[in-house]
Amino acid sequence: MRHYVGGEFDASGVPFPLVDPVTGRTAGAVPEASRELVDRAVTAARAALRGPWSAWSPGERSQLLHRIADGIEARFEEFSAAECADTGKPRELASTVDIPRAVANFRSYADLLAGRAERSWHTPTPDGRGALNYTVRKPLGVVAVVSPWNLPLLLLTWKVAPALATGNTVVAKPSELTPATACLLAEVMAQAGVPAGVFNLVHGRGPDAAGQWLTEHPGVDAVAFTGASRTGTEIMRAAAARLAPVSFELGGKNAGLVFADADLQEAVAGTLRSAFTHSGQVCLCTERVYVERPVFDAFAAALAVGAKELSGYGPMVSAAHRDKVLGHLERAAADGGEVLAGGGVPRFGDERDGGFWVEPTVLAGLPEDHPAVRDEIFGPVVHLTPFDTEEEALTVANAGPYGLAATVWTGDVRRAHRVAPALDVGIAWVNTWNLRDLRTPFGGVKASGIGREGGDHSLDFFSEPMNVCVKL
Ligand code: NAD
Ligand code: 6OD
Repeated sequence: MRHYVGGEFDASGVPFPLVDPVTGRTAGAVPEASRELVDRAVTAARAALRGPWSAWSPGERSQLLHRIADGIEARFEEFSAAECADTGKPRELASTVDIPRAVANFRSYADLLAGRAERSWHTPTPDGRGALNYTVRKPLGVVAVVSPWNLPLLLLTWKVAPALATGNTVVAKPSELTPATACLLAEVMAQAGVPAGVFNLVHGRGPDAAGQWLTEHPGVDAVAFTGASRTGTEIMRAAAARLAPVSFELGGKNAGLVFADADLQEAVAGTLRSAFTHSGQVCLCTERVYVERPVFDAFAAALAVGAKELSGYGPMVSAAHRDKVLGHLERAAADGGEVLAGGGVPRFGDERDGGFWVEPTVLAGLPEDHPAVRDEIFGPVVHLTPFDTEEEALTVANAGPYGLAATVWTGDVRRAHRVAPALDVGIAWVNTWNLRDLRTPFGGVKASGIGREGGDHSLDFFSEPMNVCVKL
């Protein structure tokens, strides 16, 4: 595990332990970046902005992104193994979602970049000669990318790829819990021919450490961040001091709405996926489901059976996160919540009993203002509530501070088109979940984020439009 600064790998810094979430055992160590190293990374990124990189054409940058994608594919198994070791996620998830999506992130921005065009206008002038206006897009400069632990490579590359596509230089800080795939990415970058200083990597924690030092650094021109909403507040405060733009993907408490006219089997299967993928540790996961009363009992019973039958799921990422999730479960039970499935810690009778496991859990019967229904848990826990009218369902779904994603299950096409756009979220799915076209806008409203990523939205964020007006 090394930092990567100015084209050099660097192992300096006091190491802190990495823990295997599956067993709870120490599995390695990663060096903590000093403030001086963070400073060097920003300086290297700034210097690279003025170097040959500034002359690379969009076509050359597009080809570079494809070479990075090739480099990840060439080491696919290594990337998958590293992601699983850090997060504890099942191999199947890493090899079908995390790593292929990281590759796709580079390829999709490479392709979009190659086909991008700006508009121009002819403007009449009193002398009849007119003027030509055209837009050029410039990089923002040095971009800090701060990413979380749940989909470490996927969410890192989701920002790094468009930042490089648009000619920026990057200093990335992955989560301190999951640094391994970022290290491999730095090796791939070096081999792919990314010029020294264009991509830099520093490891460390957030507050009073690399995360904070990077995001408050006066040499950083913009911050792209995915993580908790409260961290977003801290980063925005730091960026505000120098009016640096921010792009934020933050927390959520995503609702599912199940109408009585839905295909119930499909709704149950979809909700099992949306609530329990990666043990609920995906920002898009559903944590509260509102079910139309006539089908509530049947839906709840089928979901509980499905949750009890789930196998092959992974643990929580850390002991602290496991304790937070279990704290919610204890409080829910103490406050009279019904536990329809799970609710505790699975026992394996082997080394996994030292890990950070929580059973897939289905709760019901708690009021809307209960912490388990109101607060983001980010674990394998879903709460069910019945509703009577479409209006009531929309009101409860739209309540609360977050607005990332929602899912509507219905067989009525008119209802689908009425309800989905009325949800206060950035992403609404109808009769599916997490079906992602990388060109579509991705992000949340309210406390779930600022700005949109995905396709042109990311390319727009990471570049500054400039108008050139030529008198003809
Ligand atoms: P986190 O905010 O604790 O950490 C995310 C990153 O920020 C880490 O790299 C961390 O070291 C860094 N960080 C922490 N404090 C910092 C500070 N003061 N200054 C600068 N950097 C700091 O989040 P997490 O626990 O890693 O991830 C879980 C959270 O992320 C959940 O709330 C989840 O909803 C959210 N998330 C959102 C999305 C999305 O796309 N909306 C995606 C994934 C995760
Ligand atoms: O699939 C994606 O593109 C994406 N950004 C997923 C984010 C998941 C958050 O945990």
